Amino acid sequence: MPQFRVSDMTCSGCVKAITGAIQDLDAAATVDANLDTKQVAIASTVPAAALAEAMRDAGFTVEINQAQAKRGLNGSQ
Ligand SMILES: [Cu+2]
Repeated sequence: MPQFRVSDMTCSGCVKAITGAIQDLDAAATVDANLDTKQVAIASTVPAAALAEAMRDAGFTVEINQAQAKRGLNGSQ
C-alpha cells in the first residue's frame, strides 16, 4: 500500500484530521499513521497522488514514499 511521510503530523489530532480527509475521499480507506516516524500507510483504491493531495488540502506537508509506492498497486506515476 502507498506510504507517505507527513512531517508536520505531530499529535493524535493531526492523525484524526488526516484520517478524516482520506475517508472523505474514500470512506472504505484504512489509514495507519505512526507519529514517531511520521509515516502514514493508506489502504485505498484511490491513487497515491490523489491521497497525497487530500492530505495537502487538509493543511499537511506530504511526501509520497516512492520506494514503497512503486511496489504498491496504485503508486505508479
Ligand atoms: Cu496535531
